Amino acid sequence: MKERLHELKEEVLEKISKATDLKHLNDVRVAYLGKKGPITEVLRGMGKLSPEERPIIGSLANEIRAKISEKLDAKKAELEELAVQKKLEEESIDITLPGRPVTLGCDHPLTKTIREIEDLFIGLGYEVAEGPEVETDYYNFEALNLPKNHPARDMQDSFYITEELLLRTHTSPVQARTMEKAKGRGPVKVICPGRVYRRDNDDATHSHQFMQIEGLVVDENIRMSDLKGTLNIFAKKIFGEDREIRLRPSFFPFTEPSVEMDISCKMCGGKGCNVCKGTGWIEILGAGMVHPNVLRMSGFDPEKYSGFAFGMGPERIAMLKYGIDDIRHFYTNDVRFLKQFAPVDL
Ligand code: FA5
Repeated sequence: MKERLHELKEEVLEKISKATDLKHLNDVRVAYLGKKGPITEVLRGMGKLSPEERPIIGSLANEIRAKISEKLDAKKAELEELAVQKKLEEESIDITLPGRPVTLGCDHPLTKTIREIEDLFIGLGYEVAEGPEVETDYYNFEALNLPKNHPARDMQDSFYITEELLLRTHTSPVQARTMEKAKGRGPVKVICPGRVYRRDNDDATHSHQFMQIEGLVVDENIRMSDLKGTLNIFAKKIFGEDREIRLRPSFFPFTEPSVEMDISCKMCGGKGCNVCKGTGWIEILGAGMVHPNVLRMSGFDPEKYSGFAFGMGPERIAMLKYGIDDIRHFYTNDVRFLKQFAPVDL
């Protein structure tokens, strides 16, 4: 029995030393130390031994088991280490490869234009005010002197959510909200940038969703000449001294008198093209003196206070500034278009 145990020991140690992977090694463990393995088999026959021999064989068997376990553990550690080494070699990083270039982002031309306009008006003492894009019918229309069924509501075809809620069609509701907050006391001097929505068909100069920047000044003795002077400063600063502007009489229910301001078309130099629809001019804003009804509804006494307001479309301003021939470029996120506004070549 002793010889058999020694033979088995030699056999297992040989197999352990030859094992090339962890699976193979585990197979050896199960085959020799498992319940059905040859060592257990030998020990089962111990009942036939004399009482003197039994403890000797028992202790030899335990010694051999312990030796085999020790060797198995050592081999396992060695194979695990080898597996890690192999993985590291396979996954090694070639630090001599050239890196991937990092692409720098840049401000969207519309963001740039809006910031520039905001900075200009902040410099003139205006504050920035904001209002909700989902607006009530009251602020979008009624507080601006457009009662229900007023025909001028059709001027801005709207996206209604419920009968009383809609996506605002302009930033003018922020006028009413700001005046209400001022509780009938001037001065009020704000600009209100934000997104607006209309059921307009998209074309080179129209989008169903676009930006507007509203301006509102209310104080004692505000006159039409203050509005003209302000628009003139704005136009010259944003477009340059050489660009021509013109004011045309117009109609808005919330201003009286009302005007629209056009800028000479940069694309064609005033000759007429698809951007200016052949007229040589592009309309960029509507403006006027705040209607006494609007002042009254928002808590201001029209006998004491007067004001002017304007609302411009920064997309059209950016188009004129940068010579962009289609408003849809702002919203299609074509990187080739956007890259042209990067401060450095990307
Ligand atoms: C208004 O929205 C008035 N609330 C502006 C206003 C404010 C007048 C305060 C008086 C006092 P209008 O609908 O004209 O007006 O739009 C103003 C500007 O928004 C236009 O001059 C134009 O630059 C821009 N705009 C209008 N519709 C579109 C559109 N579909 N896509 C892009 N820009 C547009």
